[in-house]
Amino acid sequence: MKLSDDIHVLVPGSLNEHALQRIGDTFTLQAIPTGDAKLVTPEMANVRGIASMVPVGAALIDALPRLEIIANFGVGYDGVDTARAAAKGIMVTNTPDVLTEEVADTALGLLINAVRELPQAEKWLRAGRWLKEGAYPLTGATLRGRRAGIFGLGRIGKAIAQRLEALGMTVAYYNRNPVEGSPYAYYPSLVELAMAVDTLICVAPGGKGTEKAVNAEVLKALGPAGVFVNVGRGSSVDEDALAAALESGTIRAAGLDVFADEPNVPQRLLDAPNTCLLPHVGSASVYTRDAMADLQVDNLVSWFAEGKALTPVSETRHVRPRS
Ligand code: NAP
Ligand code: 8YV
Repeated sequence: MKLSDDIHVLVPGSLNEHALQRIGDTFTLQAIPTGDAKLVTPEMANVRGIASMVPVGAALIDALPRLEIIANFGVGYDGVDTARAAAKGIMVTNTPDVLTEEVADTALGLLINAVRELPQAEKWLRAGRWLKEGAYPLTGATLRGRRAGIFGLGRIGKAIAQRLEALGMTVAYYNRNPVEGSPYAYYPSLVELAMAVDTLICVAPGGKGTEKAVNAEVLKALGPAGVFVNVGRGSSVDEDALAAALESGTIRAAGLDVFADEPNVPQRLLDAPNTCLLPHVGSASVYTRDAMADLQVDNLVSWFAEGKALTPVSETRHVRPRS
């Protein structure tokens, strides 16, 4: 349904096809190849909304004088300068809940792959080694008796915890604040959590508050049986320290879906034999990405038709439409 040709929505960089289709059907879509503010032309002075999957920085926000709303494709919005948006009375929305189960499934897959070496075993079969050399070596690690610690027991963290319980693992967690009514043990710091468990799963948001939080001290505390899984953000990990911990046996294995400088993956992590590495596919099914696209566009529709955002981020929850 066309809401209005007069409402211009800018899409910087690439975006999900379903989202693009709906934005084009509903608004006047303008596009630029990246989020670089220098690409904004005078014809874009009318832009009232951004729909983005790429970072939206202060310069892009400042380049659009009529901007009212930034609809982020993804629940994590560490790429959006929310402080600048909030200061200018611009709404920011994200896509919570609709991806929770998919990302939790991915975390579980990474954990099983890292512990039971399934990708390496498949490689062994495909290389003809089963025929020539016999069975793949027994894995030194097992899920039996593992104790999991979740860094970021929010929506996705809780969905991961349910899956871990079903596997018979114990669950503990670290957040800035204990979760009321949670059945899981709370630790007031990441190091204390890492000392208490042998399996650390990061699903915390990126940004300044979590920058390189998983560092050499945390990895040492996790110990030689330790397995680290990351489906949160790569920025939350000191990747040099992680590579060193894997190389030296300070921890046993890692399963990573996210990296600090995507799509660049540090060579040392690529070279480590005890890692399962995925190209940020946590939410990447057609089913879930379509649901994310719908929520992103529904936020724009609701904002322009009814003056309210469906899923505002906490930093801009107070923002009201301009009259
Ligand atoms: P959420 O419900 O907001 O949960 C985030 C949790 O992290 C909360 O429990 C929060 O508790 C904790 N947290 C936030 N800042 C923290 C800090 N500085 N130190 C310690 N704990 C902190 O978010 P969600 O929906 O579960 O999503 C979590 C993150 O997963 C996203 O932000 C995104 O980065 C990532 N993600 C990745 C993929 C992927 O494809 N790999 C897909 C979706 C999401 P407190 O506020 O009490 O600290
Ligand atoms: C997406 C994500 O892959 O929601 C998030 O925070 O990291 C993923 O679901 C990403 O947002 C799309 O770039």
